Amino acid sequence: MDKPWRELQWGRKQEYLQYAQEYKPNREDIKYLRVLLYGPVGAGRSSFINSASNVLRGRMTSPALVCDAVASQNFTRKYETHKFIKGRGSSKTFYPLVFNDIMGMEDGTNRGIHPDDIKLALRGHVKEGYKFNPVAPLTQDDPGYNPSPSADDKVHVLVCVMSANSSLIKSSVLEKMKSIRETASDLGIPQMLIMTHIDAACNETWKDLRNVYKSKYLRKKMKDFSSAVGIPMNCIFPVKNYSEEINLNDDIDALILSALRKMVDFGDDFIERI
Ligand SMILES: Nc1nc2c(ncn2[C@@H]2O[C@H](COP(=O)(O)OP(=O)(O)OP(=O)(O)O)[C@@H](O)[C@H]2O)c(=O)[nH]1
Ligand SMILES: [Mg+2]
Repeated sequence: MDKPWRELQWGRKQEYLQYAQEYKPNREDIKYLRVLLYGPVGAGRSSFINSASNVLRGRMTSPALVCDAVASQNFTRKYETHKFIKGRGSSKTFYPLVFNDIMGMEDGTNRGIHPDDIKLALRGHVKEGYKFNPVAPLTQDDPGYNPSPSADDKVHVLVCVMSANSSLIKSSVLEKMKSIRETASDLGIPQMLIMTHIDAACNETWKDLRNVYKSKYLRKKMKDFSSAVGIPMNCIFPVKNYSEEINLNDDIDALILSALRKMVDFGDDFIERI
């Protein structure tokens, strides 16, 4: 396509960055806006969290953030909140935007995360550090179960992460995703979708990320995801995660920030409602 079908203001990074950096929930009992990421195994959840950290902190951050991924064969298994450090030394705090990573979803029963575990996480019942067990979802008598979650423990935005470079997603995985989406809808939790690997999926975008909204292929992919997962187009954000880079890149940042802005807005709306 000659003209992009969605406007992205590539030059306004600073403004978007400030927006994400300065966000604070306007409620006494909520310190953190909690974003939960889910999706098929290997879609790029951990990399997205890492990318968000790089962008917010304005530098490449240590991969220790996704230590779980490194420690256990690139596999996220534990329920972990990723907070990003703001400031240094004695003025060190955390950004109020935090991310929860969970185990990926797989085809078949007893493989990958159990959908019931995600539903428990949405309501804040999963304790920090809980190790997911694909064969048996968390139960109330498990020490990893939080019987009385605070408003802070609950998930405020649910983000589905899918790779533009993946082959067809198995229907059993889509079924699991659908049931999670329904639970989130019942709870009124806002939802969006991050489409990763746009560099690997499309040659034009690989050459220049600014072609993202000109690519017919990526638009089609977004439409396919939209109908498969049931998330409207305007809640789908294509990104390229930091993967092999050693320096920050303004175009990568612009796409990540565009997604982060929507997360902040959606999450804040929800926080005001609950
Ligand atoms: N080229 C490219 N590679 C990516 C992108 N996002 C992630 N990757 C790579 O894809 C692989 C999987 O990414 P992860 O972030 O580990 O995915 P995950 O969803 O956390 O995976 P699991 O926790 O194993 O389910 C890694 O090798 C990443 O470097 C992207 O946008 N572009
Ligand atoms: Mg991971």
